[in-house]
Amino acid sequence: MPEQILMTSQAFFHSECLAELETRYEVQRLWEASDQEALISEVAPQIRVVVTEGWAPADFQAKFPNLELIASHGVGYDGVDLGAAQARKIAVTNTPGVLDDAVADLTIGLLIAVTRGMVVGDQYVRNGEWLKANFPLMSHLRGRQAGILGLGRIGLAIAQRLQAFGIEINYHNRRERSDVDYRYFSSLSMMAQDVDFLILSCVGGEETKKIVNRAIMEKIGPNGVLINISRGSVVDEGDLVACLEEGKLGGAGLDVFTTEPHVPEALFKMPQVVLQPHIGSATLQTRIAMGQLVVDNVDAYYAKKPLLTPVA
Ligand code: 8YV
Repeated sequence: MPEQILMTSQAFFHSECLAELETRYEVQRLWEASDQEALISEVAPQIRVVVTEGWAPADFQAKFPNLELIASHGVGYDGVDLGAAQARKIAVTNTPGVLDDAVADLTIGLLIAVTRGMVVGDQYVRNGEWLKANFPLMSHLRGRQAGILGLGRIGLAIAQRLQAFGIEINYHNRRERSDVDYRYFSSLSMMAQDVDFLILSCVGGEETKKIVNRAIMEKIGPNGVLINISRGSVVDEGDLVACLEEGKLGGAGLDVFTTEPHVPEALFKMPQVVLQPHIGSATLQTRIAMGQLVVDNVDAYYAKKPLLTPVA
């Protein structure tokens, strides 16, 4: 009898990876169950591994008395209650490393799209406005200052790309890194004061909740741009809308939102804002690599080998 795994959802997990998982394990597909609680009650005692997409709150974990591994798809694990997992010695894995390039590429795309007005420019051509007048001048990247909030793997991939554009790199982290010579700020607020572009690539969760608020956005200022590819929770979305409306913040490129897929409608009409439907890691190659890492972690667990990417 194959081992039973419970999988919570398949919004992002590539079907090839699910197929591979199903060659070795019996996957209980929670998202397809007409009565999810009934399925959980039926299989819970047999479940030692849960595969999720960044989601496993404490009350969910508590339903599985023999749970030993939460293999999460995605680098962010703010939706997994780590404290609850630790208390029961349940291991948690995520999928770091394999999505850095895709997310960093999108970050640069957002920055250029906002600073050069590319989405508006596209409409300008399609609507025939170019026949009447040239597009207004937009702003330059070279020589400008970027502040990266969270210089982890993704932040570093973003920094490398920004350097190619001649942008100066500043960063704010919990700790200063010894392996880079970018300018370090121990205070987010002081960094915001000094930069043209504030780029959010930090973790989500309680410790960063709404830390980018009106005070920070006003420091980035009317000519500044906020780019968020981390989690919507990091930004006070009400303050963001207000600052953009009032012209206190120049523009924004956003891939993540507080209550996805719901996005504040006030943003829809703003030409200085570029919106994306949380697609940072959404390339075929990246999603297959992420899914494969989940599969490899599950295999390692059953083979009693060290997990590949345990969350510290
Ligand atoms: C995915 C992400 O959209 O990795 C993350 O933390 O936000 C994205 O790559 C999703 O979480 C994949 O499960």
